[in-house]
Amino acid sequence: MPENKKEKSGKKSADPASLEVLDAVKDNEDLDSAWNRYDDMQPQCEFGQDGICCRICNMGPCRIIPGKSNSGVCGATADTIAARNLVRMIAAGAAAHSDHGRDVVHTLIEAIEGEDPDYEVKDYKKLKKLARDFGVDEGNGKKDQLATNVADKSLAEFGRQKGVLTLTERAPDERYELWEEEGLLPRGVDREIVETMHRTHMGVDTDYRHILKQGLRCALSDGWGGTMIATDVQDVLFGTPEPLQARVNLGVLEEDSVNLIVHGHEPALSEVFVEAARDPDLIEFANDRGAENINVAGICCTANEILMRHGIPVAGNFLQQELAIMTGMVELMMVDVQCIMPALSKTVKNFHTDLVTTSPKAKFPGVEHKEFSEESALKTAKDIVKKGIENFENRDREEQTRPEQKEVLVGGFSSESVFDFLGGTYRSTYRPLNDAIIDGRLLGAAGVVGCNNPDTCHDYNHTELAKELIKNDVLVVSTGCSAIADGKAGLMKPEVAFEMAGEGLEEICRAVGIPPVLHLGSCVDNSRILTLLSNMVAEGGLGNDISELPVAGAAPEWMSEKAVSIGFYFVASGVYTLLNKPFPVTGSENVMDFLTEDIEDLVGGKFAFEEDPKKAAGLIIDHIKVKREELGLKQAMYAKNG
Ligand code: CUV
Ligand code: SF4
Repeated sequence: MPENKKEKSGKKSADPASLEVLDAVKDNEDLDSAWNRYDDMQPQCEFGQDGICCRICNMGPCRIIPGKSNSGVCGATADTIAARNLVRMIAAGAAAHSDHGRDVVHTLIEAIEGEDPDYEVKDYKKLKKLARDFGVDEGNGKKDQLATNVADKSLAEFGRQKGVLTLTERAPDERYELWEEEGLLPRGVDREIVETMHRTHMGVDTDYRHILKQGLRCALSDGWGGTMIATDVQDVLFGTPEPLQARVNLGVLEEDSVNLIVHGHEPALSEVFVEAARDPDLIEFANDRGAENINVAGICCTANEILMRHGIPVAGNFLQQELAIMTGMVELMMVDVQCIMPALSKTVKNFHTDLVTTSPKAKFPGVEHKEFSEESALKTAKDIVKKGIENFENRDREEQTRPEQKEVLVGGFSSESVFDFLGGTYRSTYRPLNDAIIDGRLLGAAGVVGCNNPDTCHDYNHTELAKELIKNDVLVVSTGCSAIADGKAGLMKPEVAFEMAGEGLEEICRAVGIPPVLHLGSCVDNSRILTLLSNMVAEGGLGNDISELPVAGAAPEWMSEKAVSIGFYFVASGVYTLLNKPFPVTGSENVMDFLTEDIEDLVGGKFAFEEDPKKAAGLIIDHIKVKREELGLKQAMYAKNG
């Protein structure tokens, strides 16, 4: 494998397990990875990077070259083109999350109406809460009827034609009113995505501010719509996560067991896959084939989903999907949707690993497809497990790379369990959390989320940012690949607070036994952060709106369109949000100014871009301090470096 020529930080990854695998395969000419494909891609197209290339109609493609071609053939300016491209990213990201949400509702319907269903309602309390929020009559309290009504209401939100999305009412009143005044209240989920696509068709919306406002509304339909429905209905079906211990990193792969990896985003199949792997007949079948056990591990957000609810080990995050296969230890990788590198179909050709696609929405050329449907979920899962077991004998033990690293983490936090932990189980309340912020033991809180990207050292930004924040008494909540990075770095062990957290945060972690970085789940679980923020406002003492809270968001290694949508629904909800690299709009000064300045007057949140994680932490801390000052709170009690 050619050396990485553009290593900004000197290393491909901050994770020793990942480096070990990359090193082990470096002489294999047939193998490539995201890192060296990234190198091969250099220099990347600057028009694309700056967001001033337009391919929306067939008079183009057009690109803006100041002084030569100042606008597209149609006359579209850099501002229009950059804004259009960006909101199309939001639409795609919102579509991905929301389509996931819709599918979860279909799984709920199968659980209620299916004949001998493989699913059931596991969290009745959450179902009732959702019913209340949807204004569904709890009626005679029959579980199935209630679930049917909730499913109907949820499904209707996607194609909603009148009114606005119901769950936006979970936001603080001031926030809701602001959205209403500014015309930002999202109507149907599908409608906002469709309207975004319409407005960005050739010759429709030209005013970059107007285009970006639609982007905000579309993102809100994701965060307070599709994504929130996904999380809540998943909790109803599979149970609301509760804190539990698990292991993370490539070291979770086992020498003597059949290693099966689930990768992607949707828990519907992976939930039953976990069940299938515990089937005594299949375990016996594995034993007969010489394996001690069946070991299921996850990658990306599928991993986070089954980690949160079952303590299933996590093999790694986004940039480790190829590496897991390169260990030579994986019998089978099952994938569903989102963030699955097309490269996998080539990677597996060099190893014994079977790759199986399962979603009706995603096939890979030359890769076996075992289609998942709710009606036959367990049967499909068992077939796939069996296939993996049959492949165990083909593992080449001479060619294996076995990284040792498997860190312990405590995960499984939710907006409810943060309640229980900080409030004491005798009385669920956010009071202690708010009080800790008010009296300065906590400076504030930050949500650090999102992907990996080979354009920066893998995991480095996530972990450095988190470390710097906790050192300064900022409680960190994390989701997605960022959470996996922090878990691998040992930041999700309660005892790490004693070494790394500031005194105030340490005191809290010690008192309630939580780590200083809380794993809140998958990317759709970013809705848990929105709920948490709303609960903090509702508890009182920290202002009347999310934008007044001493909090911030960050996605310091972002790559996906979903991350763009997430960033926008955080900002649209009033949160200061920090990214490492700017959105691809740098070719328009106006759009950049709008996102980093003017947007704050509109929604109370704004974007900041900073590649250095230490400086990024500084910006977040400064922001939190300003918010504290505005609230008239005294500055932090202890923070080691002020
Ligand atoms: Ni959405 S966080 S790479 S898998 S979106 Fe995928 Fe979760 Fe980023 Fe990671
Ligand atoms: Fe060019 Fe305008 Fe067509 Fe875009 S929409 S490709 S800028 S002519």
